[in-house]
Amino acid sequence: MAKKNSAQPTAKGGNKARDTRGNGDELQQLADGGPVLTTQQGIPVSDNQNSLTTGERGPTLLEDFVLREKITHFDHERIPERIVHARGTAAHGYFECTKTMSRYTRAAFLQKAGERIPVFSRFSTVAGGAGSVDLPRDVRGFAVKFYTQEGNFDLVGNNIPVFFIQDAMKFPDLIHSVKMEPDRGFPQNASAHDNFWDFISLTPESMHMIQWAMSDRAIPRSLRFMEGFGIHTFRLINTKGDSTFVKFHWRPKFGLQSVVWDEAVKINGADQDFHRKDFWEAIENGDYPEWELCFQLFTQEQADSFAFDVLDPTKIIPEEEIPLTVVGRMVLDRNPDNFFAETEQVAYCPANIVPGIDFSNDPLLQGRLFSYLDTQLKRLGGPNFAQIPVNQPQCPFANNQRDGHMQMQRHKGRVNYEPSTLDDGQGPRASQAKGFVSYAQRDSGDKMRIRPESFADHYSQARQFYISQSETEQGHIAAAFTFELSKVETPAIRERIVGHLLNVDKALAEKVAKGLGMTAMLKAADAKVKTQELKPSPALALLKKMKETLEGRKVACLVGEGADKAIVDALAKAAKDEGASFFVVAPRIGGVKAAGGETIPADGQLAGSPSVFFDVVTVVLSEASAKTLSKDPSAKDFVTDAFAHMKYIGHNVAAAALLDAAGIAKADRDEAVVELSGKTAAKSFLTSARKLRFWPREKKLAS
Ligand code: HDE
Repeated sequence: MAKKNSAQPTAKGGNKARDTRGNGDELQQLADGGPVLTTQQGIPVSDNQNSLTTGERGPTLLEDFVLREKITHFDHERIPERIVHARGTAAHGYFECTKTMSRYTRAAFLQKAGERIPVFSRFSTVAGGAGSVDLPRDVRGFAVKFYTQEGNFDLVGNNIPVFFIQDAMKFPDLIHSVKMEPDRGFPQNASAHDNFWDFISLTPESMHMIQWAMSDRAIPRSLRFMEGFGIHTFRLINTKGDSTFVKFHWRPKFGLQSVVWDEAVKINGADQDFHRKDFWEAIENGDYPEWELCFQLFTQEQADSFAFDVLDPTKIIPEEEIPLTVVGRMVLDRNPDNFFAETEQVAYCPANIVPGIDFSNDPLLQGRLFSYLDTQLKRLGGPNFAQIPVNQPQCPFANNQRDGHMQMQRHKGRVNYEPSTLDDGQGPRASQAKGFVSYAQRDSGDKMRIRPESFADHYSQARQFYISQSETEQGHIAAAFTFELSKVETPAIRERIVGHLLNVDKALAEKVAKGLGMTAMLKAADAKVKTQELKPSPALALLKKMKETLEGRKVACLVGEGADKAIVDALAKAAKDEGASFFVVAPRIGGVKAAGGETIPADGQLAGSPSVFFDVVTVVLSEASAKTLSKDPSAKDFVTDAFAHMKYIGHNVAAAALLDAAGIAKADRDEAVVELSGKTAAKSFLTSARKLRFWPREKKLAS
């Protein structure tokens, strides 16, 4: 036996790996046949379990290059996260031009209907860190990298068509105010705190955006069910050099849908990756997220006739005034191979633009043109981040930029400059004919720091947004203001916000003031420009625009022991016919035995699969299992939540006992709570459930 402190004798030429943990053989079997593990230098590794030590129980040797390399790499595995939009989800896919736009733009990817190019899209929340929850009340980023034939075009937008501020100078203040307060480190990923509302209350230009942010748009059901917007006015330039203004819109194929606030709160607790998982699974299941790309095109003359400035990013052009032209579709059909390599390292930049598209003087956009490259130099560590595969153009590219951190290319030859006679004409040269040419806009004037008079109306479109909403959505906006402001400790801030709301809509201001328990009504905030009465735009209301469909939605079926399998099968078939997915929830993950003795396999266990995960809820129980589940808090919550969230609920006769136990009294059951009896019950129930929620219930529950 070797002495404890002596070195192990070596068997001819080296240390033999020994595993004393008991499962060495199992590990060896796993290793056999696969590729050999190597260091980054390609050196084969003999033991990936143990450090190199002097003797069996001795100190680890500094010489252990395998361990040092592994640990060093691990130490450096994180890069600085994005200061905004840190938490994101992304996928690959394609953009297909469906209508030639050559009349307006020379952009190569918009010339031929039917032509496809690759894209990579990333969706994000703004305020939280990379590990935060998916469903805070927040704006969502909607960024698309088009790998066009003439270089990368990045459309770096949001799911809301306006922004909080008019000038880039205010962006660091806005973001500082919304992020966690710097002394206490909370709240994370939530706008409901003093700093944010203090800033907003002192920034009247945010009034339009804040209406959107308090609406259901800020709590989308799925990243697949939200719109996207480029926000700023851009230009399209055709081969003749003519310019047309454009605003970019993305419209989701499956329509719009949001959650209700209580649902958001519960989803965040039950599954903080709710959106990320939904997106990943939809693509894995072949249920590809899809959007139409639309252009809102307008001329300089039209721009001059609008009541607001098209350079002001706190304004929209209602779709009813300038309709949308559908120019293509984006289909996301491939999940990334590696989250870090692609989703984390992708670098979007509004300055990435292709010939045929150009910027406008929107002062928010102008600031962004600087910010993103600067951010990426820091975040990705140097000037060669465009060589990371997800950022690389998928067309030929060449220039004389050289060296720098992480240079991946082995440039050949002696010439790294232009002009040169030594490159035999092989070096890259600028091309007047093919190159990007800026629109020859005439700009002149004195140097100044000033907010144009034409940006001064902060309330008219805020009001237009509010009055365009359905009554249900107006109620949600008032509730969101009340909730957020109730978390604000400083009364003066709450009062200033209500003062602004008086300029937007008196009834809204009164509702919020009442919700906050204010005893006296306040004075309206001073406004530079009086609120104009603009025509309502139904297109601004999510509920007026949503599609009645179950496509891409999730139908849950809670089953118990002894359930009638025929009803479950009929529901599964009907869900499939509707284009929805079907998810069986059971008290145990092993499933249940149906009345006939067959097993009904489960997709999820009851306590881990609350009804907030699903769009439509069904319950199929035997009399005995209804009795048992009537005592189970998870089962009761399953139906109580579905009811409180205005969902369609289908149940077999026996399952009515669970509804009774959960406090959903027979008299309160409305037309969206349906007893499933008869052969066609499943089908007709799911046809009616296309509406997704039964909103009249909300009013009844509140009364
Ligand atoms: Fe951004 N923004 N932003 N932003 N933004 C970033 O760039 C910035 C703005 C948007 O999935 C950062 O690479 C300034 C409007 C999206 O990777 C940073 C201003 C809109 C994403 C930055 C704005 C956006 C970002 C952080 C005011 C909608 C995530 C990391 C002038 C049109 C893209 C990064 C992704 C990310 C700066 C305002 C959208 C710091 C200075 C308006 C979707 O550069």
